[in-house]
Amino acid sequence: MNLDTDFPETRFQPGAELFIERGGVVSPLRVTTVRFHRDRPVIGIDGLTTMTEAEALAGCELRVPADRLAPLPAGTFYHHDLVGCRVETSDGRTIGMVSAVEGTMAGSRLVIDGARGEILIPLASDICPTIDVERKLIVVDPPEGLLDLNVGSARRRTPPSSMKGPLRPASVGPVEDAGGSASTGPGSMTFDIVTIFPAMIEQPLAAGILGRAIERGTLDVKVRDLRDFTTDRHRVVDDVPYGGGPGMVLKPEPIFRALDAIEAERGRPLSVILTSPQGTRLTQAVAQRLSGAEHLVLLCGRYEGFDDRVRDRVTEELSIGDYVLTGGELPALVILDAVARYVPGVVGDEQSVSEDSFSRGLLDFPQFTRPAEIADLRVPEVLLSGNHAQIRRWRKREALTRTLERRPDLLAGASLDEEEEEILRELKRLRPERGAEG
Ligand code: J9Q
Repeated sequence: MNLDTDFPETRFQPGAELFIERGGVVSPLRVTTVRFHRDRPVIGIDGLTTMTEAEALAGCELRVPADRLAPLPAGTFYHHDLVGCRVETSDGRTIGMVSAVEGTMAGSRLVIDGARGEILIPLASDICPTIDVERKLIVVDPPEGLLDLNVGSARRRTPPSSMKGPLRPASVGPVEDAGGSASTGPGSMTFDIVTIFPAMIEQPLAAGILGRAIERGTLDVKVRDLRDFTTDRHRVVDDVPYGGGPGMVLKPEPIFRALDAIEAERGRPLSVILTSPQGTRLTQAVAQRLSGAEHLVLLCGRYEGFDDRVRDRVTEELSIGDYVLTGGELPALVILDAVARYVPGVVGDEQSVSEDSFSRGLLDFPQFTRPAEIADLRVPEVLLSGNHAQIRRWRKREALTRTLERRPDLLAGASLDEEEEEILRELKRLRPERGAEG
């Protein structure tokens, strides 16, 4: 969502009702989940589960009825309050009447019906020093020539005010706007992956959820063959270690040259992630944090190692766990996968991103699908009961039981609701804590 409200926390909280207009029909939408990505809300909408359905809403505005607008502090106002205000200059000349306010939080303009045509004036405090909503009067102090510049400029516009009925943009303040419009927007994320085995990255990325996100352009992944940044005839990327010993070490020059080339191409300083067993551990929180970047370089290490001076160019060193691998390609894919899930539009079902087990801090409850019985194994009766309150409680209990048994360490960081706290207390009473042997 592109924000156009000063109350994103309330407007987009789970359960909130918003209204959308499509083809002249206004219909309600229910928010099911919300998380913030780069300061913009990514919301789940009740009954909407596929990317195709979500994309059909691109470009639409979400609004609230005028009678549900939040009360404003004194001296502030909604944009629609300005419609009908008389506009005059500080020396008393009448310019016209506000017919609309257009734009978004990024910048808005008064549309004024003047004697000689339509005039646009930026809604900014230095140009509009007095806005008196009570007296329906706006005094403007336009820079030299602004009024003449606009007059008579024929232009087409598709005003948001075309929405019928009681719906109004929930806009506030002299400069700020409000409401919220759905669009795919600038949500995408770019990765450069530097490797000596490009196929190891390219093949897995051609399939699955990430593959589709790349096809759609929601994700942009460029795989860079380190050998392309060598200068010798044999495209050598490694060399023997100084001081002797077994194995080969990745040479620094091709890596430096690759990073220089990427930086020149991207036109800004790089965030370089190095995959190595010496890095800090990748966690869900790390993945979520990294998803806030617009661009990341993943540098694939190699198990024999690389010249340590490469670390001079590295922003962050990450390990995916304590085991020996042949190279950093699989870890780079793991990092990419975990980070990309948070990029709006990559995972079709927003609910599964907001509610995945590690985000909640608990292991998942067991899932079942048809048939109800196979080889004498029956689906738990409660799931067939249709009693949703009971099903919800059963799932919480199962998730907590599993977490307590398999990953008790997770419980310390879990955010539990009251019902879950109660179930957990009961479970601990039933199966008292085992010591170090547990
Ligand atoms: C580059 N084992 O292992 C765990 N996280 C990263 C790695 C790794 C490795 C060898 C080379 C990365």
